[in-house]
Formats: sequence, C-alpha cells, structure tokens
Amino acid sequence: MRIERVELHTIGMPLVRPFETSFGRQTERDVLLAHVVGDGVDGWGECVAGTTPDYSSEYVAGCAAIIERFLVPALLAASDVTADGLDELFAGVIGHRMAKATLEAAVLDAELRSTGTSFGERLGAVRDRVECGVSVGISPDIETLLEEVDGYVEAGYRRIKLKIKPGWDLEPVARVRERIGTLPLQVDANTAYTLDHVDHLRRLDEYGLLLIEQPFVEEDIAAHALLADSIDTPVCLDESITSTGIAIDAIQRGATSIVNIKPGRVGGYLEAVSIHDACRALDVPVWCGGMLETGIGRAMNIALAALPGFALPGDTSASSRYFAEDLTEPFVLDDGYLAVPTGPGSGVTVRTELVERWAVAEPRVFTRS
Ligand code: NPG
Repeated sequence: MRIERVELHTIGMPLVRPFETSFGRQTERDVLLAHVVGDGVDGWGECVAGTTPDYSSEYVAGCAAIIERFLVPALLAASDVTADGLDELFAGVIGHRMAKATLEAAVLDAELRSTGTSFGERLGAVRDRVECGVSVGISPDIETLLEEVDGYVEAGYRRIKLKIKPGWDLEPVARVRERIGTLPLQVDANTAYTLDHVDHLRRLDEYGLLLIEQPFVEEDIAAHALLADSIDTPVCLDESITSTGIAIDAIQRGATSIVNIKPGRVGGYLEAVSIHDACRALDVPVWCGGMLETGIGRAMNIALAALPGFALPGDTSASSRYFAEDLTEPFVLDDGYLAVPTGPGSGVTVRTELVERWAVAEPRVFTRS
C-alpha cells in the first residue's frame, strides 16, 4: 500500500490497579498509538514500551523519537509498503524492536482490512478461543496477594503467574499453591536473581510450577543454562528472547525449554510467528506474554496465541484485569477463555473519542511531502 498519512497519539489510560515499576507505582498506562492511512484503508498499532526503561531499554518517549525521526520518514518515502517488507525498509535502524513493532502492527492491520482478512487467518491461528492466565504483581503482604488471587480464580483464569523477587518468593508461592490446589501456577522473576540464588531457587521445585520465567539478566544465557541443569522446574526465557536466532540458540544451549513470546519485544507479529515456528520445529512449547496492551494489542495477541505451538495459557487476560474502560470493545473472559476476533485486521474498533479524551499531548501528524 501507499501510505499517505501517519498519526501518532499518546494517551494516558487509567489502570484499575497501580502497576509497580522500579521508578515507582503507575496509575496510568502511557500508550503510544500509531494510526496509518493509505489506499482508502487505515490501521492501528500500539507501542508496548513502558513509561520508564525498567523492563527493557526501550521506553515510550524513546520509541516516539525513533518512530518520528527514522521510521515514519521511511514509510512515507516508500512507494509501496507491505508488512512483509518492513524488515528491509527499517533495516537501517538497529534494534528498537518495540518502536518497529508499533508500525508493523498498524501496517498489518490496514493491509488485512483492505483484503477482509483477520489477524488470526494471516498469522495461522488454528483455534477460535484461547486459554487465559493472569499475572499477579508483588503484593504489599500475603493476605492482599491471596485476596487478589482469589478474585482471579473466581473470574475463571486458568493459570496464575506470580511475580517473584528475593525476599518475595518461597512463602507467597507456598501460600498460593496451598490456596489454589492444582490450578496451574508459574513464577516470573523479571531478572531479579543471580547465580548465587541457584540453591534457593531449587526450593521452588516442591510447588509443581509450570515454569520459572527469566530469573537472570537478559544477556546471560549461560546462567540460565546452568540453572536449568540443576532445577526440575522448567526455565522459560522472556526478556532474553528478542529474535528467532536468539531463541534457537538459547534452546540449543539448554537455557530455556519453554519460550514466552511477546510480539513487541521481538519486533512484531511476523517475527513472533517465526519464533513460534522455530520453537515448534524444536518441540519447544511457547506462550503469549502480555504488556498491559489495550484492546488493540490484546486482539492481535489473542490471534497469535491461537497458533498451534501456543501450548500454555498466555498473559492474555480480560480487559478488566487492567482497565475499567478499554480503548476498543472489551475482551471478556468466558469460562477462562477469550474468543479470537474474526473481523478484518485486528477485528476490533478503536474508540477514537477515548483516544481524544485520554490524550496527554497533541497528536503528531505526518503526511507525504
Ligand atoms: O497481562 O498484559 C499483561 C501483563 C502481564 O505481568 C505481565 N507482564 O514482565 O511479563 C512481564 C509483565 C510486563 C508488563 C512487562 C508490562 C513489561 C511491561
């Protein structure tokens, strides 16, 4: 397609529960949205980067700068843009995967709307609904944690993920395991541990966890291989996996036996499918991570999670887990599942009145010169 116009919107979306970051608690999710228009169709993509660079080096204002300064000019200079061709079009920019993924999602959405194809069909979905898990942050105390978990169990979630860190691991895991019986349980350390903790982490083995996610810093594949060798709980990488090549390498080195796929982290949905395919060929199950997506990214993630290799419930929660009001029609849990959207593109409609109401800055508009 020939892209005529790109709009960038920044919104502050109210969260139902504050989200903890190493820079403090956030009560709003800052979201950068890209809206592309061309050939009589349009598409939306969202940026998963956080306000602060604490999950990854990318953060929302940095992504906006990369998009405005380098990626949008490349899009508007091209005579014919396809989602498949974006890798090459953006090849001059090293890294910045979350920024690239934002525009890839918008271009894919527009492209698919022009042919009446859904994300699920395009990516290779084989299911019409996906099993959902929920991620539970570090709580102020165990009672608060158990209360929160009870609510999610009641809502029908099919798997609980607990965030852990040194000083908040064995006890919350033991208490939650006791509370939820045999419901699948997994933990996510978001790089909080070091190799000094191997003996301690091994004590998690007695709680029958599905997996332990990203205990060590993202660059340290070797440390994860060492841990995987000495613990029964499967080790799963998240932050470390930024491309298909890295996924294959980490699997072959024994550092990960399950892979978390987040499209934003790996540069987009097409790379996410490529990682899925590679893992499937190696018999490694994958699951879809979440980054507090609005209905736009949530719709796309659910389509991805319907691919055959997504063998474990994802952090594909209902909209209500994070937002009282979603940017699109809300995703509502049905018996622990979310339905894969079937309409063209993402299959959801962006509520532009909310984009305006929640705007934290004037939209930036770029057109062909
Ligand atoms: O359900 O959307 C969701 C969020 C799940 O906890 C979740 N994600 O470390 O995986 C993570 C974490 C995260 C959230 C990471 C936001 C980065 C940003």
